[in-house]
Amino acid sequence: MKKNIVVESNNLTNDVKAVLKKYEYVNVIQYEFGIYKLSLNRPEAFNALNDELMFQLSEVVSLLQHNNARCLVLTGNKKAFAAGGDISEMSGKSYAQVAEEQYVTSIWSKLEQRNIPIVAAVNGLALGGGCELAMLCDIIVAGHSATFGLPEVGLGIIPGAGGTQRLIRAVGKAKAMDVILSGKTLTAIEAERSGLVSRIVEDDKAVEEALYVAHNIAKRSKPVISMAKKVVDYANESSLQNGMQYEQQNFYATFALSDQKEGMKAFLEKRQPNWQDK
Ligand code: CO8
Repeated sequence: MKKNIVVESNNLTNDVKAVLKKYEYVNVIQYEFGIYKLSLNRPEAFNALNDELMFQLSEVVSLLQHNNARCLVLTGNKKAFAAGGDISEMSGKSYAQVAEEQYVTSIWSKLEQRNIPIVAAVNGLALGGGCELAMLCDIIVAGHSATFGLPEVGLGIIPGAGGTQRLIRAVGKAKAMDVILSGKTLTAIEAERSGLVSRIVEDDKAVEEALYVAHNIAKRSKPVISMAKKVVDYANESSLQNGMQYEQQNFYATFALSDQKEGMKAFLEKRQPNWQDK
């Protein structure tokens, strides 16, 4: 089956474009249907996530979210999605400093609180904070050569951007313990088999596939996608009973949307829905 290819687009205001241009560590390309590709751009350091890069990423996500983005694709380069937090920046920090500045949490929580989905397109290394950043995304598409790992204990720290919590939820205790305690890395194939990665493709097709996934998300009703994402995310934080209740509330709430009427009417009339995003 031929896949729809999304093409680049250019209808951001000059003000937004000017802001985006300031961010040297995150390159943004706009596509049709409210899709944006964000490429981490610190190749000389394997896209190590220093404070400035993470700040810029969180600002870009927030700016695009407020400018009608419907889905984002986050990627790195051929060699690395990201090789972790910036070790030279972290090495001198004291306990008092990391606690005082709420290191990681102050910036990452803004990314976590977004309501639009992010599809990660991972090639090469996704280590430490890089693996955690991929896991903070909603869906991971990996190139065949992608490698996932959490090598933090080898540096005398533990994962601190969700690694201990998200990996176990994705792959289960045995594999998560192996990765975190022994430093085992997961190939793309292992990561896909164990549930961390959703799709594997040839390396040079990862971004294209992620854009294709993003298109399939972006063409749906925005509030419905946002509710579905919120409820699936909640499953990680709740008992089954609370999660079922939350799902039920949100399921009922979809019946208050005109998009519910439109989606079902379109099905019955054998045509594509014309979403109003309300
Ligand atoms: N931090 C800082 N610099 C890095 C990092 C990093 N994580 N990874 C690579 N670099 C730099 C190197 O210092 C080197 O810089 P320079 O040229 O100035 O010496 C350059 O990138 C190239 O690296 P190498 O010379 O080492 O190249 P190799 O091809 O030999 O190896 C590797 C590449 C495998 C990526 C290797 O550099 C490596 O093992 N990097 C560290 C991987 C790692 O341990 N990651 C975990 C870091 S800890 C972490 O992520 C905690 C997360 C905390 C929360 C997140 C906060 C944002």
